[in-house]
Amino acid sequence: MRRVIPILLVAAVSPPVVAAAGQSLLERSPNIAGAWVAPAGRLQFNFLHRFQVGSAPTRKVTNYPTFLLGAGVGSSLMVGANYATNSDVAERYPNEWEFFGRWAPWSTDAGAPVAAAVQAGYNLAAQSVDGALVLARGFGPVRLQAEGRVLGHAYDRAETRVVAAGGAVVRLGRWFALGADLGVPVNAGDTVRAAWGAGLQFALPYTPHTLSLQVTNTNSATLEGASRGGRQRRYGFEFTVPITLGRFFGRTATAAAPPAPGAAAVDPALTATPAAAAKAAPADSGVAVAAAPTPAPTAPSADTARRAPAPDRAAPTRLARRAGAVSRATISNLAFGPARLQVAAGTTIVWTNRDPVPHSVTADDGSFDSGVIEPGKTWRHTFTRPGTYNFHCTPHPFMKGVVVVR
Ligand SMILES: [Cu+2]
Repeated sequence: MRRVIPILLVAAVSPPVVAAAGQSLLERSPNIAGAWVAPAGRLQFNFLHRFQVGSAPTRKVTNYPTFLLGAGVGSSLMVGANYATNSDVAERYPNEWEFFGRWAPWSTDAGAPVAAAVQAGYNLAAQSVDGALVLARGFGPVRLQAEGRVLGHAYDRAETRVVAAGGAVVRLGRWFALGADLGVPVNAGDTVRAAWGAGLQFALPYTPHTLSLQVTNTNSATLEGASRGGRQRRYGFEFTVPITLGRFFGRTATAAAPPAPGAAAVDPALTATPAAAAKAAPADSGVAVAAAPTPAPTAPSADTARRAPAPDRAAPTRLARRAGAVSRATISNLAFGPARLQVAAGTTIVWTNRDPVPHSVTADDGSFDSGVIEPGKTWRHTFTRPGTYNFHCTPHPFMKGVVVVR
């Protein structure tokens, strides 16, 4: 008990944790990609830059960048590529391409005991089919990750290498975390160095970006690159840039990225107590910020949801039918979820901002205005008079929604 109390205290005083769109470096360590995928309708651009300093007298600085570009397809798949411009993975090719797909069917947000993702891809430099399985789970402020990798034609040699990696990220407040990991070759001799990395991980306040300042002995961020340690210590940073297409292409792309298939179809007010919904908030997942507050066994599959009409145009979600009821809605991935709410007069709607950036719920006609809703905070408004209330977000005018009061 004596040991449990301090842990509980730390968990209790930590600010509400907002999952920064899955890509967050607050949820993964330098050499473990993590069980995250970009949500549908989002491009993810991550820039990893490492350098090492040569010996005296010249102390030449050599740079090792890796660029990741990925696209969210459906609710749990990301396809993309890593490109490292100064790779030592294969001696013949300094430019390393890795094309991959990552599927993350399990999210702790959606009630799974662990977040899980499988990745499969092809490394052009090593001419290798590579795969990985990642498991991750949060325990209060600590998030643990385990990854198994199989490198089919490792480092352009006719050998298959298996690597076991583990890492942890310790969250120290809303904007800061410490991360570390170790990757050990399972079936290679003692001559192969383990891969290690350690980082100071930041969320940049009021932006969707995260930053890692790191030290490691690995080269690139591909599965091959992250699996092999080198002789030299390298320093560097990673910067994550989520690009929400709806910001640039309007409603179509926004509609392609509903906050969650489950959230649009399930009435959280009728299926969960606020406490349960809060408990299921995305506190420890690297997968999806947009998961439904409750597991949604009756929700349509991601596939079905995407083929269905956009939630803000049709299929009004009946969040509440009783006067005096409380309905919960979310703001995540720069979208209101659901975008169309239909309630009985007298219903109070509570919006929770699940994004790492501030939003507002502002009536187009000025009849209500939340002001700034900070990340993790809620705002409530009671709708007493029947009518149709169009609203938007002041910082992001492309975010639109409507409340229909009957
Ligand atoms: Cu906004």
